[in-house]
Amino acid sequence: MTLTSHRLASVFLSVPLAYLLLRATSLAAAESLAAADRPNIILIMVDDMGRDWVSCYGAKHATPNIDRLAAQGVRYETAWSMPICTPTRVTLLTGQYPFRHGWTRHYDVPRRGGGGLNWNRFTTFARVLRDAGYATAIGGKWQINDLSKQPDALKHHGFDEHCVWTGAEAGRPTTGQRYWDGHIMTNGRRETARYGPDKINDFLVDFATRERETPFLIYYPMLLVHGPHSTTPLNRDDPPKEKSNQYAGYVTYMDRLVGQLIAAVDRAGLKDNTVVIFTGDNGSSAAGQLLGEPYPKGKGGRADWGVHVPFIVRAPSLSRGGRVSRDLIDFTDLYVTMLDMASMDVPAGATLDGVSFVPSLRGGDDPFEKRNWIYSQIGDFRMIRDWHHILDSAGNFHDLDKDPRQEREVSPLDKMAPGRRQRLQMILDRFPADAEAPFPEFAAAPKQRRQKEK
Ligand SMILES: [Ca+2]
Repeated sequence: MTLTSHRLASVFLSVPLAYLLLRATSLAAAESLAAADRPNIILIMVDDMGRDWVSCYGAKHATPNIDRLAAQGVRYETAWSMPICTPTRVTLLTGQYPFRHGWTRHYDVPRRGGGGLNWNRFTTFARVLRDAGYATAIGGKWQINDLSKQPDALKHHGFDEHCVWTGAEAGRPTTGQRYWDGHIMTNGRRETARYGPDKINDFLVDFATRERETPFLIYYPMLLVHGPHSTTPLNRDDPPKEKSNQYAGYVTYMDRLVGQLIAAVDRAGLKDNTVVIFTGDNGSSAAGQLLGEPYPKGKGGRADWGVHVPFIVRAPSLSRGGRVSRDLIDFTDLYVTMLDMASMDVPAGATLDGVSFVPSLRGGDDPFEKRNWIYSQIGDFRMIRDWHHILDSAGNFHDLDKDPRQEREVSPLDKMAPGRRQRLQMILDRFPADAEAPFPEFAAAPKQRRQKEK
């Protein structure tokens, strides 16, 4: 072979090599695009904690792990849940407002009976994602089916795996424990865990690590920081006596567990392709502080402070983070947003009330892609707000910038207010009447103004 022909040969050889290299590069790019199209999703929802216990929102109590998440993500100033557990959970699972799904009040199915959340009627976001190939797990509290009577309920609702406190089941006193000696069911097997929240967090760390090669969904409705309040593994040797200090101890421990889960995800190399959403299911059950002022106890409250919850999203594939957003979010938005994140269309025939906040995460400023009101409901009480004003079905109307405690009439000098009120009233008026109760026992349950929640 002459030098020339050798050169020629290497040119010919190098073509397919270059082609292969190019192809390998574009395949890798395509794979990473596909991965970005289907990020892992971790939805963390604390039980009974508003913004008044989260330091990055201006609370006195320190939550370093949540603050770190906010620094790496987008922290939303204005997100609304429902005032209490059950309506919030069914709303986020179904993507529908309470007037549409009918679970308008709190109701513990394991304790009080009834058919629970009907998988023939409702398709949860978890089921949609699982059917699209996501590995799915739930850790925490369910309470909207009786798992002793419907042991496969969580599978029907879309979860491959579970590690949950079953909720206090009628006639089975040991099931009432969720913390120390907690009654925890892991993939159908019941056991007494030394400390329930640790057991669940460890399970989720294991799940995320195991499923690192598959897109996964973790729905984490945490046990903490709900009552009964006592000690955690961090303060058991020096037990706090005051209820507010016990609650504060729970917040500290919750923050630590969140930090451990996120650290495990990051250690597994999943940070860039995992969306972490952190929020709460209703206002705090112990009054905290916000921006140096005492804040009203929120849980069950028929006011902004009952439903105005922390909402933080770390989504490196969508946002560089380190941002605070005034865009409005309510709990129906989670369903459509998670589908949007997974590059999926809304299933045909589904009625969903939410708006995806993916455009907001991307930092878009098109107002037509965003909400200009958010909504919440408990029983037959309905409320709606925009960035400044709140209006409820009892006719109360307040300026939340000037009057966050909702104590004063809006000033007649505020020329913008009447138009805003009229707009909010029109939206409230357009909503339909409440759907029928989901099952007869629910309908028969007493309609207490503030039901004691277990
Ligand atoms: Ca709650």
